[in-house]
Amino acid sequence: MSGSKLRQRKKIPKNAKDSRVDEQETPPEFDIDFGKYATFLLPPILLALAVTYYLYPQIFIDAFQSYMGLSDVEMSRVVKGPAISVEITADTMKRDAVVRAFQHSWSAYERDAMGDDEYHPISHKGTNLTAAGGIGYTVVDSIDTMLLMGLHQEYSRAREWVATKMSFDRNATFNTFEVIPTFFTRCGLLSAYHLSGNDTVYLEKAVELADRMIPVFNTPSGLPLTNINLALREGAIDPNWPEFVSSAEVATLQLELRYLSVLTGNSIYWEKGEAVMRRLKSSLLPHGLASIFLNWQTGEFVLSAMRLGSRADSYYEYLLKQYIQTNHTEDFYRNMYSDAMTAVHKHLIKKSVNSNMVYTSELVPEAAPDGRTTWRLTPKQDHLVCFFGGSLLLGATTAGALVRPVSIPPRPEELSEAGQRDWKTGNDLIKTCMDTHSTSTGLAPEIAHFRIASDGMGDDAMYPSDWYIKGAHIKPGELPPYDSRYMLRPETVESLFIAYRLTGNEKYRYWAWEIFEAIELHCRVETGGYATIINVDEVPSQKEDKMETFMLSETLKYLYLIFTDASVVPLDKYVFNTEAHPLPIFDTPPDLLS
Ligand code: DMJ
Repeated sequence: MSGSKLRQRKKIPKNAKDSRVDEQETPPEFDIDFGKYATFLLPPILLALAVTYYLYPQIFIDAFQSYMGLSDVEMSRVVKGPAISVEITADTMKRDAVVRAFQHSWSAYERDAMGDDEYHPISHKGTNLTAAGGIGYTVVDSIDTMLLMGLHQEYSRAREWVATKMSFDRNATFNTFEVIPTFFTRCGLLSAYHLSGNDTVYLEKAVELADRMIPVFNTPSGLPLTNINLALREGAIDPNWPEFVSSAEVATLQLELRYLSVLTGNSIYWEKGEAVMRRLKSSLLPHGLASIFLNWQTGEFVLSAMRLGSRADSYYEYLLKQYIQTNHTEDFYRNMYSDAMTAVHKHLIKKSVNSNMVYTSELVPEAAPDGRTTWRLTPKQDHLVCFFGGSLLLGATTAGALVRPVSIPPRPEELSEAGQRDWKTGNDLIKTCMDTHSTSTGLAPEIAHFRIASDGMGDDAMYPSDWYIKGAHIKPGELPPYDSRYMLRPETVESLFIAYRLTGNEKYRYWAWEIFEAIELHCRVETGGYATIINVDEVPSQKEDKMETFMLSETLKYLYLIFTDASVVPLDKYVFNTEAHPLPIFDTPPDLLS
């Protein structure tokens, strides 16, 4: 069954709207002489109102707003004063369903492949990143999710494996980004250390790994090389791109290196990460965007695509998160982030021709016949970019905030002009990402293309009016294009989590649950685990034998956190690294401030 003509979002049922409103009941009628009883009744009524206002201020604001007939913008001029927040309570039924999904995956991995880097749920096998043996990728990636979910038995077995079996003494080449963001980031040793109440086993492993990796930074520019041999402690180039390193790879190590310095008191990690950011700042191109490649010898950006998807995504993400990590103290990062967001709005944010759906496009360099370089705007958005909606909301309420903390949801008056712009674009992008879930399976493809006037498709009925999957119209028996797959990616639910925590709007939980149900229906492997599906527009879905580790560390973690109460990993106390491992926000020790 093809879903290309079915791209219409389901309506959100009325009862999924804000539960705070649904919970209000019609007041019972009393046949009482109030004048007579006023002296007794008034104090408890006033007290009850005061307590309700304290706990649920939004009820009063909503009632006032609707009585006065005010729009949100008008309301922002009326409501002054301290930040107002809504209460976010757990949806235990949905939260526990996500925990069961995690157990379904973990138990299969533990049964078939414990200790191996990656898991293949259909063949019930594990594989490793290199022939020299595994480094426990999936195990360490899953630990903080277990801690958050309270899975004590699974956790103690995983911890035991780390303490007794994990080894980095592998004479093989690993990707730097896969390892630092994997073991600090993806594998989350540092989050495991923090969430376990400072179990030193994790910190010792993190220090050992960092020390094995430090040689990657020994380049003329200070930018880290793409690969590392962990046993020999030697950096190595990427044979496919011998002169280049990618922006996302070099700029997505800093949260982890900085936190490691804070934990150990050893400033070397901080300095190595910071030197990269200073180099990037001085190399930045005049328009403020980062191209996807840099030359690792000169440290200069090289002529290559500019986008928010692969090889660039977490460069933008970490500009903001470094600012948040040190409790909003480093203007260096705020300024870099603000400039980048202005450039992104100017060059990459676009609207689809028919429904004005907001999306991000890519700029690809091309050589014109006269030798000049021209830039082609490609209306292509990776699923990876769906992190960006939530990131913009987070940026609006931190880098773009005029007060701290802002209300939940923020009032326009609390945000700067750029903050208001980012808040709006963030919301629009999340809507677009949800729209890319309007497929036969309810899951979004790896890459969506948006219609533009010059695409030559006219109003060909084969193509939907706003977006489509390139090459998806295949003949029976042909394999669907790479773009059609859903590989259990987390980015949309990551944005939904942030949006829910920053607004309390129940529609985000509703959307997250829709995605969870679609994963259950189309990706679940009955014998254990979940698998990539190769075509989001095909039902029943065809699975590929791979469960990416980010299913355990990111997708299920964000889904879980959407249904917990807001005290679990609060956004004003933690910053999530690019692999969804929460790290605490801290005040920079003065000796580390540059
Ligand atoms: C994640 O592992 C990280 O978020 C990374 O930065 C990009 N995306 C993958 C998963 O999709």
